[in-house]
Amino acid sequence: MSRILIFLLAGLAGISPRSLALETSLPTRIMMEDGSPYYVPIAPTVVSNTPIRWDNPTPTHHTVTHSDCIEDEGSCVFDSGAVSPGSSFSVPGLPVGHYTYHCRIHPIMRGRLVVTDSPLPPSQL
Ligand SMILES: [Cu+2]
Repeated sequence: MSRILIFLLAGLAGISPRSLALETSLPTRIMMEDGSPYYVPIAPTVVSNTPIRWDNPTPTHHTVTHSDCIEDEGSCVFDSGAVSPGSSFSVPGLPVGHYTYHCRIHPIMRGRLVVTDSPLPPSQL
């Protein structure tokens, strides 16, 4: 019985290509703030297909809404809906491109993402 359990745990902890990929692609974290510039950092450069996470430490609901979601529903890439205080919103990764986004609740809140194919030098991570 215990031998089976150990085998299962070893399997769960085992190194696989997927777990290696997760370890090397730590999410980019963006903080939401109630004051300017509202999203910090406001325009980070992110490697394509690495996770991006927005944290909301404020006492207010906010959204992370790709600007195309308003102008053209068909090319809407991400829209968090209301992110409650203390919560976060993540995307698993984005294709190469430039993305502008904003908060639906507070349209003055605006941020940008630059998603690139080339790995960044360590100084920019
Ligand atoms: Cu907001």
